[in-house]
Formats: sequence, structure tokens, C-alpha cells
Amino acid sequence: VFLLRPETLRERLSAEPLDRRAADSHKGTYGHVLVAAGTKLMSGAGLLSASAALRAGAGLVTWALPAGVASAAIGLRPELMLAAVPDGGSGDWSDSSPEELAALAEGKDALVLGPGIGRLPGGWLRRLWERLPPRLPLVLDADALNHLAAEDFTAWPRREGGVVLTPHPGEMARLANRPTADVQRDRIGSAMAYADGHGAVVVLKGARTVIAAPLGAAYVNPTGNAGMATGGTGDVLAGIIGSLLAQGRPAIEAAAIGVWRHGAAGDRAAASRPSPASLIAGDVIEHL
Ligand code: NPW
Ligand code: AMP
Ligand code: MG
Repeated sequence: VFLLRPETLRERLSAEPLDRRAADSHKGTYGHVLVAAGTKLMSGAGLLSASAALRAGAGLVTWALPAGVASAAIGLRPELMLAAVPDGGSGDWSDSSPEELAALAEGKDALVLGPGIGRLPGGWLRRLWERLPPRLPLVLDADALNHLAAEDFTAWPRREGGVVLTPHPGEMARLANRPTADVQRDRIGSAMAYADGHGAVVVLKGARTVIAAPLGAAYVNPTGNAGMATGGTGDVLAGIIGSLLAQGRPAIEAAAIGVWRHGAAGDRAAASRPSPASLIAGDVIEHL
């Protein structure tokens, strides 16, 4: 178990606190993220996640929404590309087919799924899981995790591409089928056990976020502050990690570097305000 510090980033994760860019690079160098997030009354979660993926350095970001709400997203963030997933006009992911989303994922370099997607029908995520390009790295957050908690995830086939799960303590409790207080009593053990049991990198969020690799190292993150206890900061983190995956980072590196930078941006955002209490999730994106 390591404390994440600039030296840890350099020595164990081959990263600098800030990225440099090769002078002759182009947008194709930095990967294309597909962010499947947001619905009718939670479109903001998708916008935050996709915008964060851009600010974290991805070359291209496509934001996928159910077709019934996609037109409401036009122009909110002009740098984003939009994709409408057929939904019979309801604006609800539960009326979409996983096959349609899997088709959109072809040729992408990472998929972020879950912020603000609401409920999904039983079996939807498993169908998606089996149809996605085998090497595509994934970030599963929020409602995708709640859906996973209701499935027999332990028995699912392991994917070739990296999988990063980003639960907050309440979501971790649902995944592990234990009370939140138990998870919080042993945060490192909870994250490591779930990572080992499911072959996924687990990011257990909250003050001192824990990042655990399956059968590998765990990291504890010292950046971030209680100003970040505000709606949407988790959606921002999912976009950052997806962005780093699309830029070619292995799952554990993308997760640990992403968590560190998300907290560091939150610290700069809090310092730029009269009080950390006035920090909102969009400020974290602006300070990446
Ligand atoms: P309590 O209250 O302490 O018992 P949910 P959600 C617990 C979207 N969003 N330490 C806590 O339990 C998300 O992406 C959309 C301890 C809390 O009540 C999701 O799709 C936004 N416990 C959806 O909303 C902005 C902790 O978990 C419970 C904890 C629902 O996500 C907001 C809440 O978890 C939001 O991001 C901690 N550190 N953190 C938008 N603008 O569109 C959480 N808990 O029921 O999973 O609800 O996280 O709000
Ligand atoms: P979510 O609950 O999914 O919106 O995620 C909240 C995000 O804010 C996570 O990245 C948390 O680690 C971060 N966060 C929330 N509260 C704190 C805190 N007190 N200190 C540091 N980070 C926090
Ligand atoms: Mg969340």
C-alpha cells in the first residue's frame, strides 16, 4: 500500500504530476473517449463527465445519450461530439439496446458508462459486456455499478481491456453486499478484496480515496478536500479516468493518476474560492 505523491507517480506509475505533449502530436495521438452518461433529468452528469474527459487531455470525446434527450445537449459544450442511442423517443437508457451502444464503441479507445444513466433492465449490462470490443478499456461508475451489484458479476467472463470501477462508499456497500459502515471501517481491505475477486481496478472514493489493482498494489490519495462533497464531482472523476485510459494508460495508472489529479484540481479550485463550501463540480474541471 503506497501513499500517492509526486514521487509515487514518477517511480511507480511512470507519470509526472502534469503531462507534457510532443510538439508534433495531433488529436489522434490522444485517443477517443466514448462517454455514455446522462438521461432526461440527469443530463448534467453526462456533460460533466464528458467535459472532464476533454480537459484531462483526450484527443476526441463523444458523448452518447438516449435519442429522446440528445437534442437538448446540442451546443452545451461545442468541443464534444454527440451520439444519439435509439430509445423509442423516451429519453431513457432502459429503452435502448446494448447492441447499439456496443456498435458506437467500435474504434473508440475507452468507454465511460454510468453517471446519471438511471435504472437499466436486468441483463442489459451483461449483454453490453459481451458485445464490446474485447480490448476496449472501461470505466463503470454510478448507476452502472448499482446495476452490477444486482447481477452475478463474479461469474462474468474477464475482459482483455482494463476495467476500472469507481464506487463511492454507498455504491461499494451495494457491490460487496455489506453495510456502508463496514466498508468505511476497512477501506483498503474492501477495495483490495473486491479488486482481487473481480479482476478490476477499484477506486473507493471519499476522503483519502483508495485505488486497488487486482492482486497488486493499492494506493491512498492525499489530494482533494471536503469542498468536493458536492453533486457531480464523481462524474468528473469518471471522465478523467476514461480520458487517461484512452491516452493509453493501463487501468491502474489511469485510475491512480486520475484520482490524484482530480483531487489536486479540487484543491486549486477550493483555493480560488472565498470558501471551499462554494466549490462546484464544474470548478474542478476548470482547474484540471
Ligand atoms: P448516507 O446518506 O451517508 O447513508 P446514491 P448518488 C452514500 C447522478 N448525479 N461516505 C450516502 O449514504 C450520479 O451519477 C447526477 C459515506 C449517500 O446518501 C448517479 O447516476 C448529477 N457514504 C445518480 O445521480 C449530480 C457515502 O451513498 C448515498 C459517501 C445517483 O448518485 C449528482 C448516495 O448514493 C450525481 O452525481 C461517502 N463519501 N458518498 C447531475 N447533475 O446530473 C456517498 N455515500 O444513492 O448512489 O446516489 O451518488 O447521488
Ligand atoms: P460521487 O459521490 O460519486 O459524486 O463522488 C464524489 C467525489 O468527491 C469523489 O471523487 C470523492 O473522493 C470526492 N470527495 C467527496 N468528499 C470528499 C472529501 N471530504 N475529501 C476529499 N474528496 C472528497
Ligand atoms: Mg457518483
